[in-house]
Amino acid sequence: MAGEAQADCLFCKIVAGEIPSTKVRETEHTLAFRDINPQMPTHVLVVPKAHYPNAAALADADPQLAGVVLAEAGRVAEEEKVDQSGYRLIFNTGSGAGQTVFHAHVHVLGGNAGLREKL
Ligand code: DGP
Repeated sequence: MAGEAQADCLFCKIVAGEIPSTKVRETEHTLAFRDINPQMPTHVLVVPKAHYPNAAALADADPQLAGVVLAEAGRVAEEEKVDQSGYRLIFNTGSGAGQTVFHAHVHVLGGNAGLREKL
């Protein structure tokens, strides 16, 4: 069923507490934790606790939850104090775009002047 935890999913295991992570924020339906391989001073992942393979699938199945994930990304940026200097939200989708974990997540990246270079 859509949204059900997957036994072979790394982020489902992090959500379940079976794999440790450095938690930044948690709500009933979302978890934010630090990326294991940070690319910028602030590099946090926000995930829905429910399993969807990517952000578009999440938005398609549960647009309200997709909005909650985005709002949480904004709160992470505020708490990390990168909301004023600027931050980037990235949803890698598909292995060709670098997605390696197929559980919807948004990268919150900030605290680096390199962000001034536009994509
Ligand atoms: P993506 O490439 O968009 O699928 O991003 C997956 C991210 O997940 C990548 O930046 C590294 C991060 N990551 C992979 N394994 C772990 C882990 O075990 N713990 C944490 N905190 N992050 C992880």
